[in-house]
Amino acid sequence: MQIVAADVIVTSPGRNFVTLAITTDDGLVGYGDATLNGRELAVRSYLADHVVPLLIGRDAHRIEDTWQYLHRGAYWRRGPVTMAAIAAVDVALWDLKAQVAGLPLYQLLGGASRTGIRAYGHASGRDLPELLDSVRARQDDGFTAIRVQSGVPGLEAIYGISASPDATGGLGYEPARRHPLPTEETWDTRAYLRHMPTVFDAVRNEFGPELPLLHDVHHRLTPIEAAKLGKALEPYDLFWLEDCTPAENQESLRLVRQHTTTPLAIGEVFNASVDYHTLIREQLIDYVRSAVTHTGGITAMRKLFDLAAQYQIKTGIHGPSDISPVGMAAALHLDLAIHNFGIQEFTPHSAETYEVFRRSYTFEDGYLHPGEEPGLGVTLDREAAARFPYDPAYLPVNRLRDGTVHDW
Ligand code: GCO
Ligand code: MG
Repeated sequence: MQIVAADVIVTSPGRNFVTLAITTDDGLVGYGDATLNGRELAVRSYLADHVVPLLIGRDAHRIEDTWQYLHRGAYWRRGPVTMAAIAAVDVALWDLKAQVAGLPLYQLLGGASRTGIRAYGHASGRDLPELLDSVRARQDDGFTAIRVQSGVPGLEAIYGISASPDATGGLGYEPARRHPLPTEETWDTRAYLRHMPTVFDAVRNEFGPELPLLHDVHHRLTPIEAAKLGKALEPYDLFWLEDCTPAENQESLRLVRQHTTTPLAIGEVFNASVDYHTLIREQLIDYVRSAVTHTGGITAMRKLFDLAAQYQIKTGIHGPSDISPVGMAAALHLDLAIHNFGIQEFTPHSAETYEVFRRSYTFEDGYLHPGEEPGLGVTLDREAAARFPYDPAYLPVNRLRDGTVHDW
């Protein structure tokens, strides 16, 4: 099975996506997601200019060898652009191998370890009444676990709170704005820390003790601030507290861990398993958050998850709207097959996105399933993709009240 073509398709059906399509000599096409929100064209160039020429003529069956060839062969290792590009190649090759086998990809990863993949959905509100309505709306959608993001009095817009309805008609949360420059938001840590426990108190009172609740801090706290928040939220029994600090300094999580039993999830901005070594070996986290799209594909994620499993750490694969349906399908095949599955983030895409990406995965009664089509079960309609040309968009930038740039 020789690779005869590899095309990088950039399309913007509501938001920007980068997709790699690898074609073999017997006419099969495998897909990989290489979307890096706000830096899409850098990955397109990395793939089109530096990787595609290396793929032509290669044996598409040699997945591990191709991964090592691209990773070690570049000499320069890791980084979001490199690892998104390698991920796209890796997922496209797994898609092809499963198509040839005539099996859904999860069968090649060991078969199903469960019947369905529990997903969490996003609830957000600028104030409490809006938030409680949003939680109810997610329950009506079928979600049985819900991430809760709330506005903070005195702050106009913060991560997780759409200033206006998003492309998915309010179902998801789309932070990238089509604007020549990133929008800017103002941040106040003390106001946030004061407000969040009151939000979780209200949500728990309204929905009772059973509903799993999650919260994303989005890297905005120092370790001692994160410790304080984790402790303050303990009475509300969170499923997890996500990205409480930037965590590039893995040792800093020791301090958070010493102070709170609130479960911790980290890693959506990481792109290699070495980013987790201390976090995993010292059991400083409970969930690994990497995306298949940003962490070197199925080959690398499988190794990362197997390492985590030895320390009773589970998975919570990143699944925002900037992961395309191709990247989502890759996550779902892994979720179904691995033993240490935790939960899957799911933000449904817009109708326009689903016009471009035909998918076989399903969401029903709170559970996702990748479907039984051979391969990944997602294809890209090139004519539809061409109707939605690239349109630059940026994530917002955050500043403290004195103007200092802060994590967003
Ligand atoms: C999440 C994430 C996203 C990111 C987005 C950036 O938990 O889903 O934090 O909302 O902000 O992926 O591109
Ligand atoms: Mg997050």
